[in-house]
Parts: sequence; C-alpha cells; structure tokens
Amino acid sequence: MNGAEILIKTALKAGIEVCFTNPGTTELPLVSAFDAVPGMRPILGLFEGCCTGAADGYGRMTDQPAMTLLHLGPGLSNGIANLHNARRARTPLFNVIGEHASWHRPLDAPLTMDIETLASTVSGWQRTNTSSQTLSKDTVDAIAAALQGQVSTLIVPIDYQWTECPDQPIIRSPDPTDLIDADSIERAAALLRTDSKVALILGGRALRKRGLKAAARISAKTGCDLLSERAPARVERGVGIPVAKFIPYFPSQALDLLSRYQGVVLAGAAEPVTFFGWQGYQSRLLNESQHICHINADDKGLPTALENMADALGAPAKVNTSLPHALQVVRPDLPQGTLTAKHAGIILAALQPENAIIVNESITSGGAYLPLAASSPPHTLLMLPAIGYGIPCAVGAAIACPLRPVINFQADGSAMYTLQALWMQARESLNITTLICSNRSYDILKLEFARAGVTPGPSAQTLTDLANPEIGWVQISKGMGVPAVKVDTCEVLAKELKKALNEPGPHLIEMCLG
Ligand SMILES: Cc1ncc(C[n+]2csc(CCOP(=O)(O)OP(=O)(O)O)c2C)c(N)n1
Ligand SMILES: [Mg+2]
Repeated sequence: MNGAEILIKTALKAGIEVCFTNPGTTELPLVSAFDAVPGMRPILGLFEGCCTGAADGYGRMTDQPAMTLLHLGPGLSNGIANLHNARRARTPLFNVIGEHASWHRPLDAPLTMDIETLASTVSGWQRTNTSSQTLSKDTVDAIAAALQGQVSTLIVPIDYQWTECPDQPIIRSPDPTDLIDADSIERAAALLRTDSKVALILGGRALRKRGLKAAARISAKTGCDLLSERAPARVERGVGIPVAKFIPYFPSQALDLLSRYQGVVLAGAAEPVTFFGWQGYQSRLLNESQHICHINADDKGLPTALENMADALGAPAKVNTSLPHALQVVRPDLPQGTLTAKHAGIILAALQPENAIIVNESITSGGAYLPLAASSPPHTLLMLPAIGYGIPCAVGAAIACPLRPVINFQADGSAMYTLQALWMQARESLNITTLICSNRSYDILKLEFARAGVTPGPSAQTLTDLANPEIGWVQISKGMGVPAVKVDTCEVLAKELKKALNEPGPHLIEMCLG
C-alpha cells in the first residue's frame, strides 16, 4: 500500500464519502487511489472555486466534511474565495493539496508557490505531511480538526503519496464533543431576567430548528427579541419554525434596529459590525452602554446551550412561534405581467416545494423573497458573504441531500464567477433549479453609488453594466448540459418553474428582470 492509498483508506474509515477535485500531476497517486481503495465518490470540478464551493455546500448540509483535492498553490488559490466562505460558515472541510516532491520543492520550479501561507488564510488547522509513515495520523488529525467546524488543510508532497510503506493501523477520528460553558449561560440568563430590553442574536447552528425552538422558548419567557446574524450559513425556515429577524445590511437600518436594545446576548454570532467601513458611520453596531453577553459554546453545542438556558429560565416547554401567520402555510398570490425582481421573489415563495434547499445569492433581487418565505412550507436557506458561491454551493447541497429539491436564487454577475459548476450539475444529474436574476448589471454597486450621492461617470458605468454584450444564459447553460429557458413575464416564470421542479435533473431559468 502506498501513502495515497493510506490517506484515502483513512478518510473512508472516518466516514468521508465525497471528494470534489480538480487534480494535476502532483495528485496522480491520490487519483489512482480512488480506484485502488474503492468507496469514495470523486467528483470533477472544472474550476477549483467550484470544488471548494461544493464541499462547503455539502458540509453545511451534512455537518460532515467533504474532501477537496486541489493542485499545488495555483489550484488552492483558485479555490480560496469559497474556502473563505466555508471558514465563515464554520463548515467542516478536509482540504488536501498536492505538493511537489520534497526534493523538488526547493528548486522553485514553475508551479512552486508558498502553499502554507496561502492555506493559513482560510484554514483553522493545517499541516504539511513529511512522510508516508505519518499519512494516516495526519489524515485522522486533519479530519478531527475539520469536525470542529473548520477548514483543515493537509499538504501532501507527491513522493510521500507514491512511497510504498508497510501496513499501518488505520485509525478513526474521534467524534467531537459539545463544548458548553455553563457560567456563560448563567450570565446571559441573568441579563435576560432583568427588565432591560434584550436581543438574542443567533448565528451558526443556533439557527437550526432545535436552536430556534429553544430561542423561541427563551423569548416567550423573557420577552427578548430574536435576531439573526446578517448572512447566516444555514438557517431553517418556514411554517412552524420560529423566525429570527436578519440584521439589515445597510448601517443606518442596522443601527436603528440594534440601538433599541439595552442588552444583547450573542449565541453563535460574533458582535455585529457593519459589512464595510462606510464614511460617516462607525463600524461597531453596538455601543458602550449596551450590556453584551456571549454564550460560550462551540457550533455543535449551540442548540443544547440554548435549551439549557431556556430550562434555567423556567421557559415553557413548547411555544407558538412569534409570527401571527407562522402556524399555517401562507402562499402569496401569483403576480402577473412583466417580471421584476420583486415578482421573482414572490413567485419563488409561492411555488417552492416543502423541504426545498434554497441557495440564496440573489444580492439586490432578493428583498421581497425572504420575509414571504417565512410562511412557506419548511425549508433550508443557505447564504454567505463572498460572491461566487451560489452555483457550486447548490451542487454540494444536492450531492448531500439527493432527495431534496435545490433551488439556487442567483444574481447574474455573481453567477459568472463559478458558472462551470453548471457542468457538474449536468454530469451528476442533480435536482437543481437555477433562477438567474438577469438584471444585466452589478446593481448593488449602483445602489452604493446612489447612497454615497455619487453620479457614476462613463467609466464607472462600464464597470457596473453587464448589458454590452448581454450574457447568453440559455446558450451558456445548454453548452454545459443544463436545459435552459429565458422568461420575461410572471406567468411564464411560474409555468417554467413548476415544470423544472417536476422534472428530474438540473434546469436553468434566465429571469429577464424589468
Ligand atoms: C470576489 C468578489 N469580487 C467582487 C466583489 C464586489 N461585488 C459585490 S457584489 C458584486 C456583483 C453584484 O452583481 P450581481 O451579482 O449581478 O447582483 P446585483 O447587484 O445585480 O443584484 C460585485 C462585483 C465581491 N463582493 N467579491
Ligand atoms: Mg446583477
């Protein structure tokens, strides 16, 4: 058995089932090992950002790491933006990077890069393997670290991949245990017992069903409001699931909301700050006079931590959710006529099936959708900060949950970063419907100009306008093997969306927004 086979065998034993990869010469022993040690599903991505985005989507839906296998520093560089998203999402992800042979590394051959420095920007754990003898242990350590909710990067020189070595015991990564600091729960409970107006801000796995239900119990007992970090990695939504209000993007609205509270309890969320440092605004959204308590628990332990706090407060065991309409499904009426962004959101909320996974990278087009979907049937919403994650994230979610329909509500400019992932959808026959919000523009940048009172000149306009030439989404999609149509009325969108959701395999609908 060689080092590469030991790595794959160890990963399999740890329960890793999928590897998203774009390999090269320095990974070929690992590529061969997928055949020599069967059991893992290797999935080719044609750009590394698609592999890392897919691994992120997979990890968010399963709480288990997918493996990525990337080629040297350039391959890792191409994948870093979506590894950044995975880091922000606290996604477990086992990131394997092939490296030059150990004796070749110092010679600065053309593809040599400082992989360790690159990896350090996104990895919670990283190691460069120094012998095939330690590959099993390195793999176990990497996967155990990933299971803590982070990207763990193992850099493996090719000579250690191909070296034959005597049988090694293949060990299994230990299961992570919940880390919950009971004192922090008591401090937060003490704040919640006072008469102060308090917001409980939820993030990470506090936004799963169990976490939200415990938070609703706390709210019922103490009167606190439930808020959510601005762009949560994964939140369970829909009828019967308590709603946590998203902290708004724009600073005036965020400050307006947060300044109402005398106290804030943070459960899985960092202290809120503005998305950018905007002129005329401070970056911190909370102020010195507000009492801030952190629940100290790891991501996995958050739902239990909230349940413990609800019990400590003597909260009722079961509560109705706070929204008046949240106990029954309310579907909005289907609009008619020319299609706008608002209409697109209404139609999606009206038609999304129960148990759907919605990957939301709609940027400026999604405003109408989010509040309406709170009373759609139960579903999962995935979001994140750095753009270019939507199409690949949908791939990973669909691989993770093959029986659930995946809908990617996708802005056009952001879609262009990782559109090769459409080819993965066709190749793997994934049940994904991509709704392209075709406004032929970087609208958010125009909005930011308007907010700053700047009139974009002709050069600035060329940098925010995508209309010349128009992006041919139907041709692009069909060229990648995904059937596609273009729609510009509400009626046709509703018809095509129903059809796409009823047919197996991927579909793309270009929504020309007026
Ligand atoms: C990696 C990266 N590059 C550039 C940007 C800057 N940026 C933010 S949103 C955006 C595009 C927005 O356009 P689109 O996806 O079409 O959404 P719209 O604003 O039209 O709703 C860009 C280029 C970014 N956030 N991340
Ligand atoms: Mg756009």
